[in-house]
Amino acid sequence: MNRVYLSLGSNISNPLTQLKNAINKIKHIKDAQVIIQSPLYYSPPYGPIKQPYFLNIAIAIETYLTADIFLDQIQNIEKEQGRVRKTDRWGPRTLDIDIMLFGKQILNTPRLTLPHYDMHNRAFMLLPLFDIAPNLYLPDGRRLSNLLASLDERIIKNVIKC
Ligand code: PH2
Ligand code: MG
Ligand code: MG
Repeated sequence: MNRVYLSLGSNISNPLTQLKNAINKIKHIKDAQVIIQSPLYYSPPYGPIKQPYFLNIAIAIETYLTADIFLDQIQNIEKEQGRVRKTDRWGPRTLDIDIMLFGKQILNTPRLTLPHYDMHNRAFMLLPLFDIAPNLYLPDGRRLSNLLASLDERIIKNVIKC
């Protein structure tokens, strides 16, 4: 059994509805249980592209599925909700579901990097994660609270709890 932490984000086509529908579908994945979900957060787009503000949420799941099979499931949900996968990793999206952590697994394949390659820089991932797992350690031994403490305060205060 693995404890999995997901980050969901949306910034077009009614983000609140996108996230609600996605969580409903995740609850229906066979052999995966949603344990807890964070509050919603609203934040400016992180990264190089000018685009609408994002709505983000983190959720915790327990599952016996492998990371690969679980990734198939969440990518299907992204597709169902109109996600068009472009070569540009940074652009606007109806729905993005990213695996931040999959148990203590460390993985570097073309398809999946665990933990999420950039989560330590992203307040919109770390803040909701901290709400649902305040004592969490990453597989490399870093403590979530310490990652948050090393983020710039100006970045943190732009990520608003809804
Ligand atoms: N996702 C991105 C790029 N930038 N910015 C915010 N605030 N929230 C996101 O979910 C997000 C982003 C790429 O997936
Ligand atoms: Mg993403
Ligand atoms: Mg993604």
